[in-house]
Amino acid sequence: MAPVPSPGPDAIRLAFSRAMSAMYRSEVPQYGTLLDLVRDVNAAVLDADPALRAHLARTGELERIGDERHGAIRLGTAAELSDIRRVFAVMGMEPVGYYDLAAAGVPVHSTAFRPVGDTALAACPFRVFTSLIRLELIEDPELRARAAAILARRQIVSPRLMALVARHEAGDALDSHEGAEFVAEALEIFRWHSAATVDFDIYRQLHAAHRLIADVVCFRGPHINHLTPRTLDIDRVQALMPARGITPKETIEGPPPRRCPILLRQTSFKALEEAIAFTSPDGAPVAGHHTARFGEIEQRGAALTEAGRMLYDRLLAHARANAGGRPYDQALRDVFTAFPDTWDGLRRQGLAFFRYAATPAGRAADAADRDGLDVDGLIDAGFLACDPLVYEDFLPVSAAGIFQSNLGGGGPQAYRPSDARAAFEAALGRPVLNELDLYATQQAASLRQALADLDRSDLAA
Ligand code: OOG
Ligand code: NI
Repeated sequence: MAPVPSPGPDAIRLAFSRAMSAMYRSEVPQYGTLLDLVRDVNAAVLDADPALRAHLARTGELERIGDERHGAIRLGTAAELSDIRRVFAVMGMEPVGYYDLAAAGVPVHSTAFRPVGDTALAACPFRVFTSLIRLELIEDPELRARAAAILARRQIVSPRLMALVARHEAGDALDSHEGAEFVAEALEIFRWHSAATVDFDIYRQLHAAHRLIADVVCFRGPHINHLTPRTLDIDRVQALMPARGITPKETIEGPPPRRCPILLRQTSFKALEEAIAFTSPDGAPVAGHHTARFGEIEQRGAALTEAGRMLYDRLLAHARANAGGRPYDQALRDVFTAFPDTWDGLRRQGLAFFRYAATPAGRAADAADRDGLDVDGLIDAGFLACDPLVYEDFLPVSAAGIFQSNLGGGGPQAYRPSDARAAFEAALGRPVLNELDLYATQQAASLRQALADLDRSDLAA
């Protein structure tokens, strides 16, 4: 029999992302409604704005946007985090960034598994925000030990899946049958289970410690808790949600609306209350419920440099502290007038990352016309073009806001700040990648190539 060709990590990731979307659509019908709304709004935005369409076509985003989404899961143990890291690696997804949410009152720390590099991102930018619960933040030692014992008993990955992972790690590419099998087996990890693995009393105690702890400990595995499509106009989708029977949270997280979008804006609808089958301590069935799964949308803008990110964080903190009696979104808009809102301003001030390319005019120009110009001069002359790099990551403050909006009343519990990053990376089994380094490398590589194309490699740093 002829060998079956290997689909490769990008194709496996795309198939997996689509399978997850189909599964979540059947599990949570409101997600399907949201997908339809986002698709309609994106189509209308592109029809009305040919310049935006041309921009997205040039950057490769037009192709990927209809399939673009991120999901989120919450894990219980170090071993689970390590297994999940190995599973995602088969799909070309690497851990990028470290997010410590304990300071915001959420007992987890997280990373984002995502593809890295232009080709992989263009093929399918599927990301999974992955949190590890921090049981050490449970005050009661007895309850903490019980939660750990419950988690120690569960196995979230099948032996067959890990056999396929091991083959990949040994350097054997999965063939297309194995790729399909891998997708089906991996999907099972994230399925919803309407029966809990613990009795109702334990659920109640863990829920009282923190709802997220109950969500992680009391079920068979890390059900996907939301899947987020990317929209080109989040304000419009937010405004249209009620007409489709969806109630969004009140404010959009992240920066205010801008001509030049930066980072990430997100909004969500509240988690659903879902029926769960529990048992009583003596084994009798108990009907309960649990809220975990919700819907979210996001609009992505330019990746910011460290300086840009510092300015963003400062302005956001300022808006939060100074909203006074005013509506928050108005305070946010006022404060953000201090953040340049032209691509040229963002680039010249070193606030955002860009991808550079030599233009046809630049390639055709006489060497004499190109010589003597610096990078800004080449841009002004129309010899060098640049487009902002998309922010491919997450925002801890937004993430905390999304978490909070689903935690119900009671307000945030504050946790002691501590440096848990080393423990997280030890559990993961490798260090996380630094997202700023990734953007800087992409920018530098594009500039180096563009300058070489213009015979101006002398300008490359
Ligand atoms: C993850 C929340 C964070 C985002 O988009 O920032 C997140 C969770 O609730 O598990 O998904
Ligand atoms: Ni999310």
